[in-house]
Parts: sequence; structure tokens; C-alpha cells
Amino acid sequence: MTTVALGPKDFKSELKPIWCPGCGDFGVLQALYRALSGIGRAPHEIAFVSGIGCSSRIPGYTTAYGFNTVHGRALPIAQGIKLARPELLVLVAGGDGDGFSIGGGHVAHAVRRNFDLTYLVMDNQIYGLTKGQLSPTSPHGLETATSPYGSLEDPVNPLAYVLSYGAGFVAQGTPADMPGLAKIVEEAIRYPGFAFVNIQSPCVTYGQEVQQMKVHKATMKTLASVGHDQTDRIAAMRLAQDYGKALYTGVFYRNPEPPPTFEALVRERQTAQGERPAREKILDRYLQRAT
Ligand SMILES: Cc1ncc(C[n+]2csc(CCOP(=O)(O)OP(=O)(O)O)c2C)c(N)n1
Ligand code: SF4
Repeated sequence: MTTVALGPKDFKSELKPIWCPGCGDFGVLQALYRALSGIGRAPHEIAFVSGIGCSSRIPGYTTAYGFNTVHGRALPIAQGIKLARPELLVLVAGGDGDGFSIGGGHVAHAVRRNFDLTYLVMDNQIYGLTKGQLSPTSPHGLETATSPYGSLEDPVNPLAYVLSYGAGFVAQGTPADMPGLAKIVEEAIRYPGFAFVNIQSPCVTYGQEVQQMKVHKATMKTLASVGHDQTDRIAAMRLAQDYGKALYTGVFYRNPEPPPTFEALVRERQTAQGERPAREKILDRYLQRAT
């Protein structure tokens, strides 16, 4: 592992973002550059995996190795990468549609397996890339291209979702407080296990008026200001119930005693049994190598 002194600019790729001017994802990207410079891992030691969506373009705007995969499938691919190359820093990103609609089934399993991954969801409560359809986090009553009578469904609560499956690190931020978001993302990366950050990132083109940057600035409230103890999972669950009503920023929950990660348990067993690493065994099979 190489730790180097790098500034935010060292993580900026030559690609120019094609997001709509004013999209919240610009601020998320700035926060991520800052967080990565705080971590100090060289870009070639970072694997950044995403699904499909406006938000899922983010790996391409960084100098890390990026993989813009398939809609909803970023987490399984990231878990495979982490299992094969546990020494890499693995980041995963995508939208609320990518993560909690088509990919929703994967979140529970990634959480309970506890790979050391950082999962950033840019939650704009709408499908941005496909031009404004109902998303799993759209509020009840929201009129969209696919909900002409207003949404008749209750939204998924991403915070409660991951907390209930036992995620060791759960936080929320907004690009309306970019330095605060950078700090949260850095903390999430430092957590040794599955870390989830719900980022309320406004869609200026199809999003709701109450979901815009100036409203976030006026309404956001840090969890520290309400006296929240981030080691108290039940209190975190209680505060998470306000998703969609209050915009809390900061760490909802951090497990004070992080359990071993999935990849560490696999490595431990392989070492105990004197086994060759799983990836070598797969290559043996495909290349018909003698073991
Ligand atoms: C298998 C599959 N189904 C549907 C699509 C179409 N599609 C692309 S992005 C997207 C949703 C985008 O919303 P979200 O994931 O919330 O990201 P955002 O664009 O808002 O950042 C959909 C439905 C697809 N690319 N692949
Ligand atoms: S459609 Fe919305 S989410 Fe997509 S780039 Fe534009 S503002 Fe951002």
C-alpha cells in the first residue's frame, strides 16, 4: 500500500463532466477529490465501480481505475474486485434508482457480508439520466413522467434500509455543505467495513423544488447539533425515520467494534488451510494449469 501526499487535483481526470450546470453531483465530485487527498492512497490503488445513471459517471472524472458497469450491478462487481484484490481501496457509487430499485436486492447482501467497501449513493429522488421518472426514493404524491396521478407508493428509506441489515457505518451529506460532505466521505473510507453514505444530491433538471441546493442550505441540520451519539444504533434508527422530512447530515452510526470483513475471513481460512488464493484456483481451472 502506498501512502502519498496528493492534493484534490491529483484525483481529477482529463474528462470534463457532462452533468447539467448546477447538478449536485459536481459538489459530490469536489468532496470526493478532497476526501481522497485526505486518504492519500495513490489513484492506481483505487478501484471505483458504478452502475448506470448520471451519478454513475463519477468514476470517469477521477484518476482512479473506474468501471462504469451495468445498471444496478455495481455492488456485486465491487465485491468481486475486493475479494480478488483485498489490498485495493474499493469505492462504489450510483444513484438512488441504481442502488435501491434495480440494484436494491444487492444492497442487503453487500451489507450483511461486510466487505470493506464505501458505497456512495447520490440520492436525487428521481431518475435523472432517463429524464425524470419515479425513483424508489421519490416522495409519496410526486408527479413524474411515470406517475401522472402523483406517486401512489411510499418511498424506500435508504438510511433505515442499510441500518436494519447491520451496516457498520451509515452517514448522510449534501453538496450544499461540500467541506462537511468531504469529511463524511473520508470517514466512510476510513471505516474498516461496509460504509454507506446517502448523499442528497439535487437534480436541477428533473428534481423537486424542495430538493435544491438553496433549500438544503436553509434546512440541513448536523446530527452533532441534535446531540446524537453515533455509536447508538437504536438512536440512529430513530433519527433515520425522519428521512424525507428532515435533512440530517453527519454520521448516523459507526460500529465502535467493527467485526472482521468478509475478505479478511476468507484470507484467514485460506492461510489456515494452506490454500492458494481463490483467484489463483480459478485461473488454474480456466488455464488448465497443474496445481
Ligand atoms: C437494465 C437496465 N434497465 C434500465 C436502464 C435505463 N436506465 C438507465 S439509468 C436509469 C435510472 C437512473 O436513475 P438513478 O440510478 O437514480 O441515477 P441518476 O441518473 O438519477 O443519477 C435507468 C432506468 C438501463 N440502463 N439498464
Ligand atoms: S439530469 Fe439531473 S442528475 Fe442528471 S446531470 Fe442533469 S441535473 Fe444532474
